[in-house]
Amino acid sequence: MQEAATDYRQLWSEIGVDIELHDQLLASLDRVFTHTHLWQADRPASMSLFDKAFHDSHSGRVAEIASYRANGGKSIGTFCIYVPDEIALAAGVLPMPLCGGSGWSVDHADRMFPRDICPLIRSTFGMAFSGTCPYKKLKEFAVGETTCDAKKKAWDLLGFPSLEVPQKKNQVDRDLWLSEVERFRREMEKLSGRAITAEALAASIRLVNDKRRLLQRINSLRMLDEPPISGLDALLVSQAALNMDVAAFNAAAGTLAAELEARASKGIGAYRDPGPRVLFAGSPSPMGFAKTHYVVESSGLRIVADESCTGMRYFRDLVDEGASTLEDMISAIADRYFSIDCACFSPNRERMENVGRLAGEYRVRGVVHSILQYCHGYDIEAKALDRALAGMPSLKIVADYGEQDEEQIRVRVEAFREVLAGRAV
Ligand code: BJ8
Repeated sequence: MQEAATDYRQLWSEIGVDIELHDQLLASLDRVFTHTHLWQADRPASMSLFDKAFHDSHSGRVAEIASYRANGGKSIGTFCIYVPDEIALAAGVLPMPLCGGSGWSVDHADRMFPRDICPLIRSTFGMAFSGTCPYKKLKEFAVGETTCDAKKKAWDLLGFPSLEVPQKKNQVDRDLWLSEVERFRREMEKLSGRAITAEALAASIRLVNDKRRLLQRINSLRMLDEPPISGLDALLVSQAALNMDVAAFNAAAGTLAAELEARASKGIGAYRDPGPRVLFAGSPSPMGFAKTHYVVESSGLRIVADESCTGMRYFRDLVDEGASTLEDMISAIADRYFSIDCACFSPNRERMENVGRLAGEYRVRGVVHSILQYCHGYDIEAKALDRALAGMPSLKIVADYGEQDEEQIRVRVEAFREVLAGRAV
């Protein structure tokens, strides 16, 4: 990131980035990435594509979007996997997920937000307020959504339009959600000045489904006795999936999937010391944040599945490709996004079922609840998940983006590893 800096300074100046503070942010991101990821031995060679995506997120990707816009393209910022990318893409609008994962920017949110809200929100807007978010001016507007209270109130305060995500899963809620997806379609058409055609929407459904299929292919290899990719690297791949151009991501993911399949066929695993297998559950880990994954895997546990929005929740379900009319495709998109099992839903029976199924398929011995500090939905729901997984040991780690508590977390993870080591699968 730091080496790339010299080439992108002019671009950053043009889009209003505070160069001096941005250098501090890049230095922090570099240091944290080296600390959390580069201790791993014998990583798959094609992980270099995703390391590059991490480093490009403040440089090459910014240049791509700037150039798209210079040629008349439009873009929007998003903060949640409920925003249907397929519709934006079919209108020629680039959706850019903006969730921040850097601890460096968290305190810069103080000028508008209280300290006791989750670090994801504080990191994201800390970057915006400090002039270090390179995407801030590269969008027509940002689209919020009514999920957790902290997000809803942030959108109000900042004046962002938002999609109404229902909080229950009855027919009336599905009808409301469909009307919101249709409204989003009209907004995207208005923004781009282009009507979405059935052909364009079918193509974007296939493209985004291809991304999900590749993520499924990569992650299914983690069911093996010797997973060929670590939980940390699988997280980085999911984070890159949110940031990269979709076609570029699909090409890189295809290369990685082929390499992992070759490694698996030769019995090459990602771990030197195969400790107990665990499932990660809970809040997302946006790009830049991998502390909990790092501490857990460097303490000898193997994360073989991750159900969060930077894991399976992002790619588990496909949009049905069988529809031929525009209206049916919109309805299929609404159905697919309505199946997302975020903890903002109440009750959230689908999540209990989905996690139970994952725990069986991936043959885990325990669950690590990874909760971002002040993320009440996932924090409280951890108890219901434990009940649904009757008898499966679990460890709840509530963490912010700071590094000061790594060793305290490690002590608890090592004790949990001892508990799991004594249990049969
Ligand atoms: S679908 S998890 S991406 S809302 S971590 S801001 S929930 S207090 S990010 Fe999320 Fe959409 Fe749900 Fe997924 Fe609030 Fe929790 Fe913070 Fe969160």
